Amino acid sequence: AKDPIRVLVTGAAGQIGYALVPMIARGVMLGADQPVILHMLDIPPAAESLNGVKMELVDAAFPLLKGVVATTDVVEACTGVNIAVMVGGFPRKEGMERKDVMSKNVSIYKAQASALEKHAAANCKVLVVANPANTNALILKEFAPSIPEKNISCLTRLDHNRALGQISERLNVQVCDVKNVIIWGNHSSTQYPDVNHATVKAPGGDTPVRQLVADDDWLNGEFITTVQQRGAAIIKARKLSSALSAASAACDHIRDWVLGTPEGTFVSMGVYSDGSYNVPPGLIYSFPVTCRDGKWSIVQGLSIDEFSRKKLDATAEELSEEKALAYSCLS
Ligand code: NAX
Repeated sequence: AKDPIRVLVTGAAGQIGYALVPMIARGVMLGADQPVILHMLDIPPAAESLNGVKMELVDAAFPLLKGVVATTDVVEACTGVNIAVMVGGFPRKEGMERKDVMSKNVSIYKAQASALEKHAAANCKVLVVANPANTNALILKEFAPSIPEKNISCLTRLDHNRALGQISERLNVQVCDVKNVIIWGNHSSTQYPDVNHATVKAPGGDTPVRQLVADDDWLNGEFITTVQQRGAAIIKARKLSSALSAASAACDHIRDWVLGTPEGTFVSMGVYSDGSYNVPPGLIYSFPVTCRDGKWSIVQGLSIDEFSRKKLDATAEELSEEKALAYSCLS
């Protein structure tokens, strides 16, 4: 039998945490043959509720779950973890300035970066979910210099999956037959959902989404805004933000990273820019990637038309501004 993998979930008493921990304990993230030990972190006001989640995990009698650590101590939470899913953060409340929210999250991510750097297992893989996800991941990277930058990522897989879902609904095809959409940039409303390389599986071979949809106005307009605004649409409908889809996307992100992407398929991950596609280096930016042997690489050589170029640049611009704002909170 395999040795258990330790998976940290921060903000585990929150809504995404509540959807995510049972998925991990069932093998959705790391495979049906991979035992896990869950580490759950939250803050003291949520300690009782966190303990309730732990009780439910015990009650669910998950065969793969070999242990649960539920704590408000960041060092205990981070010790020995192989995978860290950072869902905890400070939400924007009504009337708060962007800078105030940024400042709270910068201090959280700075502190948690140090704890991970000192106490996590060597080669720990980190996924930041909490918003502003790209910039929180960047801060984490800056304050955990001994964690390889390739091990730090942020979640844009939910946006990616939303794009697959919209194409599947529009064409009335199975979502598993649609692939290679791309989310470029920030996990925010400036993200660019790009279908120029996306295809649908068909008996005669993969067919471009653009050809099948045959409506560039929709693809360049409503499709993009629907994906960009989907989070807000969920809040409007549910009076709560996306949780089950976010949890599921976090599992997809880690699973593909660890176990690899299928041949010929790419997915979107927020990763440290190396300058590919003329995206400024030094930002955590969502790119198309393939994964193999536990490592991601940015898909190279995709053609970028003029429409796309502007959108790639606009979302990079926003990330540069967020980065500057985050740094201004440090001083
Ligand atoms: P909740 O408010 O339900 O849960 C957040 C939890 O984090 C709470 O239990 C809170 O006590 C805890 N927390 C706060 N500060 C902490 C700290 N310093 N250490 C540990 N835990 C801490 O929010 P939820 O709906 O679960 O969303 C969590 C985060 O995901 C938010 O930042 C949200 O904006 C972000 N999202 C990101 C998405 C993405 O695709 N990247 C999509 C979904 C989601 O909106």
